[in-house]
Amino acid sequence: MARKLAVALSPDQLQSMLRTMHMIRQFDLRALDLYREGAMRGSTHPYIGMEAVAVGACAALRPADRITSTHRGHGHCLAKGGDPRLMMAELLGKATGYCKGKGGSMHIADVEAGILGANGIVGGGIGLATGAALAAQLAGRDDVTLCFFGDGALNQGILHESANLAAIWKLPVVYICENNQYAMSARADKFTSVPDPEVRAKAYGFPGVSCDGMDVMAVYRTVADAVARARAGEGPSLVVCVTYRYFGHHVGDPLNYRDKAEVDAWKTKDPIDRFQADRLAAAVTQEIDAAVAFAKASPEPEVEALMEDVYA
Ligand SMILES: Cc1ncc(C[n+]2csc(CCOP(=O)(O)OP(=O)(O)O)c2C)c(N)n1
Ligand SMILES: [Mg+2]
Repeated sequence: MARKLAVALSPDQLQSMLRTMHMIRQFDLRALDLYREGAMRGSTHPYIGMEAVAVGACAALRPADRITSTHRGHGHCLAKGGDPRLMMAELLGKATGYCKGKGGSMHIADVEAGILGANGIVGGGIGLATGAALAAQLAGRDDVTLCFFGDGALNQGILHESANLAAIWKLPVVYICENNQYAMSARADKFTSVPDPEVRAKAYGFPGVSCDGMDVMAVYRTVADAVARARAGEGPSLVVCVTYRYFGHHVGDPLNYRDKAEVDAWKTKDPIDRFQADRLAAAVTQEIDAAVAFAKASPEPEVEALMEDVYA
């Protein structure tokens, strides 16, 4: 069946994606500050470093589409259009927060915006996303559900059960694994027997693909393809985004399981710096292209003008 693959995004959409990546980074940096100054109770799991995943993936969605999220959920929520004021108020336990201050960081949802909830249970969103996709299918709607989860959830039973059902019923769901290299202090490559998404998804009976999760456009293109497939009634996909969290698992993480060289190496691929540089390079290329077109289309000087402006 013919499918609409990733469409070119407009300059305004690209600008908005860059803005949202900045918004996520600043939101979580500020959340860390607030925690350290004692203004926030409970914990918070920074999404810093992983911004390209949420933003690239959500750029492939329509407003009526849904997402499910994780304990590291601020990025997903902001990328799907969550209100930063209601989120921040929730983090600070205020009555104006998304859950009237009773939930905190890991219980933020905005059903109207298609955000079906952060989740403190590793893999907890997988069953919800699969159920939301089934509901859409039964209701005859063509919306798609994106299911974000971490590498730590790759081996949760609920993924295998849900993926099997989604494949059999061709549910409109995209399973997006954020492989940020660690589940708490455990390295993903130490606890996953089949990390290759293609091989894994083959066993479920649908496509699996890996992409550079530090590159917002790569995430966008990969997820847009999977979303188009789901919307066309062709069923689920697995997308693994290879990424990294700059900070610890949560604010209190002593971070004694990885070294600075590793962190620095990942920071050279920073998703915001890279996208900013790409956008700048693209804008300059456009300007130079226009200069070349102008020069090529311009007339040669007239022979009569040969002696004008010449003084020697
Ligand atoms: C079912 C379940 N088991 C264990 C935990 C404790 N726990 C919280 S986060 C986490 C690691 C999750 O790692 P990953 O899925 O890779 O997400 P990341 O933190 O890297 O974003 C664990 C084991 C939990 N919350 N739920
Ligand atoms: Mg992880």
